[in-house]
Amino acid sequence: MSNLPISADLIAEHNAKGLEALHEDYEALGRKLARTGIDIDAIKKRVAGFSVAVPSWGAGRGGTRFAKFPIPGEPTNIHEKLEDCSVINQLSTVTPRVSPHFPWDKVADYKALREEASELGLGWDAVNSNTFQDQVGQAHTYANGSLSSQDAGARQQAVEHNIECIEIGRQLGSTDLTVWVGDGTNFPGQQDFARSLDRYLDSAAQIYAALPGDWRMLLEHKMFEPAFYSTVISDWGSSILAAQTIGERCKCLVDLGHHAPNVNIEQIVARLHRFGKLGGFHFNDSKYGDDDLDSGSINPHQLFLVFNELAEAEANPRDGFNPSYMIDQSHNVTDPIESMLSSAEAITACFAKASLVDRAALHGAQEANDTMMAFQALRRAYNVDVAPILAMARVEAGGAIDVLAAYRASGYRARKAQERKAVGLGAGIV
Ligand code: PSV
Ligand code: MN
Ligand code: MN
Repeated sequence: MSNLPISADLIAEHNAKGLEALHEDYEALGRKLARTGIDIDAIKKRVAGFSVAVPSWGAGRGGTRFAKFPIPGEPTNIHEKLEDCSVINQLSTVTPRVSPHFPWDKVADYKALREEASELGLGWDAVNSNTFQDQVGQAHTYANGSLSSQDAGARQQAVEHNIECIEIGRQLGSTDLTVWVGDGTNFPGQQDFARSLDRYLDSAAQIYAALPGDWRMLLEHKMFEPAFYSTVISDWGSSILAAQTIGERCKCLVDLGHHAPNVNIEQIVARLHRFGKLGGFHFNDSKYGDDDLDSGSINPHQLFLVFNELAEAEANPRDGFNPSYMIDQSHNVTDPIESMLSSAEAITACFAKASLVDRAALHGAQEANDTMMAFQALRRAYNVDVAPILAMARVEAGGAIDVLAAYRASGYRARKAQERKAVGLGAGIV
């Protein structure tokens, strides 16, 4: 573990300053929770078992179609991105896996990349394919779609790219392929809704046929962008129908930003679980659409309600409960490491709060049609400040009490600004 980017001494020094106060806060919260029959150590143990993946592309500064404003020390390749992801995991201890995107993260030797990640304390999460952009030298354009294109050549090329992603993922040790396509239309009448879905299903079935036996294919729906009139896999309805048509190990992935404003995402979660199709999440937050803002920064209550449904699903697994958790954000105005540290904490906090819900009280109130007490069962858990539980779990795993303070004290970004080559103005926008 000597290859880790932040020195253990720095973390220990940082923790030494806050440890006494943390113990006081943890014990006080423990006494408070004990009064309602909750064992704080049991919750801490659950938190210690929780993890969420980070996206390789989230390590660089994001941007909009108008501009991207790079920061000094920003990573410019997968190696530097892994290093930054390692910092996030070292301090937070909850992000031990990285989700790669191809061809963005393309390298010559994936065995070596796997080892490199492992030396940084990292494993690999879902592999993401990219058929929403054309790449230099590619034979067929995706301008009119990829898996659903009328052009058989473009469809074939998109299928082959996904199969290549599976092959790369096998070498890295991934077991999920996430498929999001930008396919859709900008004008009424542009494409036939039924026929484009047929083409998508046919292409997706070819990818599924190439999936190793222990892999899952995760379909990510999105209602708009880059197509603004219709998209082929627009919502959870299209997604679950496609997943049911494609096969048993084809599941649905919910990106929180991919719905119409105010959609009841927690109910979607419950529905997908009910039919054995809940595959995973891309966590982020939004005010308007797919803003890719930091998780929990706009609507932390919704994030809690999503985790409440996940806790219900875990307690009632039906045909199984194994959703993959990932952050998918665009960090346009912050240091991406700081955003992901803060987001990982917000996500873990909602997981912890959902674990505090008195399920017997909730279900009892539901049975008795006692609306207010059912709501209060959720409210009581939501109102608990779980920060001491998270911090204690982190310290025990070698992480930092205050992740942002420790990161700033490390001077990591300034160091990288000296070492790394600058991202030029006008650099590609992710
Ligand atoms: C699309 O908006 C998306 O959420 C998908 O997950 C893509 O792979 C990712 O963003 C790319 O930035
Ligand atoms: Mn996403
Ligand atoms: Mn998105």
